[in-house]
Amino acid sequence: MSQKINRLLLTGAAGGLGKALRPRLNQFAQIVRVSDVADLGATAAHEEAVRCDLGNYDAMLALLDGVDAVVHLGGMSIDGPFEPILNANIRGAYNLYEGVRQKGVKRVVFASSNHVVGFHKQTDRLDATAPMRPDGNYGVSKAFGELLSRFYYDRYGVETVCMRIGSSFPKALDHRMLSTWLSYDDLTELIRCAIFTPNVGHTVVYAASDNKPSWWDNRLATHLGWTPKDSSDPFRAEVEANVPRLPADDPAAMYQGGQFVKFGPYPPA
Ligand code: NAI
Ligand code: 15L
Repeated sequence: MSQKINRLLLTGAAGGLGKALRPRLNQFAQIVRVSDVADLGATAAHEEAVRCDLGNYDAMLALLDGVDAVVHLGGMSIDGPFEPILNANIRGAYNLYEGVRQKGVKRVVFASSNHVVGFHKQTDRLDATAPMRPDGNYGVSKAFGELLSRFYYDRYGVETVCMRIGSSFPKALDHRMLSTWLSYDDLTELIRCAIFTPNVGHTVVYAASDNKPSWWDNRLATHLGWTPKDSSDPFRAEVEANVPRLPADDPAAMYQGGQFVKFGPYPPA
């Protein structure tokens, strides 16, 4: 029988990845506490639903009651003006880590993003030591989350696996996604490794399927024992037939962050 923890908290459970993961997470925990600021819909037998704004610290403390590990997906998931990102991603990450410290939760799996390194060239191959080169407010907020989790490990021993997710959708939809795509099965297996591998400390892992060409090197995360099984290859012919290539000098074609490198600016309101 596979290993299970008692209670797993899933934030961002009403979002795209949250909806895809919910039916799968009872493999890993007896109880999955699903949370979001948005409506969570009907709950399965193994789920308990708690509405919570990540920016509200008291609500966060209550949310973490009795929790053994957290998969933190909640927050703004695209670039945009600073205020919503400040509340959900920056204050939200702070509230989560401070709450986790206070409640004695030992392990967080943090949905970081490729946009932490979005201003590296698509011709570069990056490992976890590559300098952060975020491509907007959103990427900066994910860089904050990664650094905050580093601090909470060094100072308080809270372990985190930062998943720098590429593009996790049912299909690879464009030329860039042929390199960045992550299948839901590979994501689920990465989360299993991130929850159950002993002594992950603070680990940064690029979360992409076994795509070619690949921009990312996970040799520094081999202790997780994660080997992606899927690949974007089955989508290649459809992308090549239907999606026009961007000119080579378009920044969205030059940089790993794609279109995100062209978003903004967002003057303060
Ligand atoms: P999504 O936007 O569909 O889901 C995010 C969820 O967070 C939403 O349900 C939203 O209501 C919730 N949320 C936003 N602000 C909140 C707040 N203040 N309090 C509580 N909940 C709040 O995004 P998706 O695609 O499901 O992504 C999940 C996570 O993975 C996000 O953190 C995203 O940044 C990250 N990620 C996703 C990638 C992908 O390809 N899907 C790629 C890289 C990172
Ligand atoms: C992300 O970080 C976003 O959350 C997701 O919606 C996609 O845009 C993805 O990156 C991507 O880079 O394709």
